[in-house]
Amino acid sequence: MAKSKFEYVRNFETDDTCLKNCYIVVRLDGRNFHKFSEQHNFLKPNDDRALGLMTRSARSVMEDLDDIVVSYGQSDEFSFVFKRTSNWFKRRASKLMTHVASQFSSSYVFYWKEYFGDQPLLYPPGFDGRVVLYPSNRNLRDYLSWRQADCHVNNLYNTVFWTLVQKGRLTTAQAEDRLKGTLAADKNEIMFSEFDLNYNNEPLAHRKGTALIWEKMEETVTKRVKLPNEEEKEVPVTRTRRRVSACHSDIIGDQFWEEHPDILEADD
Ligand code: DGT
Ligand code: MG
Ligand code: MG
Ligand code: MG
Ligand code: MG
Repeated sequence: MAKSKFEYVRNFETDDTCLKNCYIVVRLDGRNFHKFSEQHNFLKPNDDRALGLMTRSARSVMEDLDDIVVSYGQSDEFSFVFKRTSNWFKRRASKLMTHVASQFSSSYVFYWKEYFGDQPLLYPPGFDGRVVLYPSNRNLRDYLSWRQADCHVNNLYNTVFWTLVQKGRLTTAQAEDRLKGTLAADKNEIMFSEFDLNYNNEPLAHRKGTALIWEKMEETVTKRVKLPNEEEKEVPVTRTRRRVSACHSDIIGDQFWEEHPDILEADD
């Protein structure tokens, strides 16, 4: 078919192909969730409904899009790691990022009621997205470690802060003052000596965030088969299926990566 004279405008599209061999990370973050969490009465410092909905939405992203090998989330953010050899959408950054963001956002709304029940969704939430490329396994692991360390630092602060407010009856201004200049050990000590609370016993999901990985599982089903000149019979058929599984492991140390050697591909 002859090209129309308008066809040339296609050349105004810029090339945003992600560099080969790199892990493609898409990180989403809730837009103005400070306000969103207040307006929807999220429990402080952690609301398991909200965290559950984030994880459910991330699961939908992994199941419905191709080539995501691991994802990690905490607070109002989730990072999705595409395998380094992925050729999905010819590695076009804008395609990958917008598919992740829109699949996540629509899932967040779609599954809202499953997690929040009678609490109505008051307005449509949004998520920003960015793409970052990591050329080595070390860089990728350090990226994920950075996000998990962020989870830890924020959660430690938020836990002691809200303990001082909710149990210690301090105002938020007083709690802020009390924590100014304190180190991690000081925060642990305040919780332990004043509130009999051992931070290490706080839920793993809050301290470590949530990693989603693919888990392989064998499934045996019986199938009815009919061969020519034979009677129909039932035979067991075993196949390997994979499903997304959530964990709250430490992903900074080596153990997680040794236990899941399939996530990363060898550096060349
Ligand atoms: P942004 O990302 O620049 O549009 O602005 P925000 O307000 O989303 O800021 P961000 O992403 O740095 O901080 C996340 C906010 O979400 C923070 O105000 C706390 C809130 N949030 C996340 N998870 C929970 C939760 O489980 N409970 C409560 N109460 N708040 C949460
Ligand atoms: Mg922000
Ligand atoms: Mg945010
Ligand atoms: Mg955030
Ligand atoms: Mg189309």
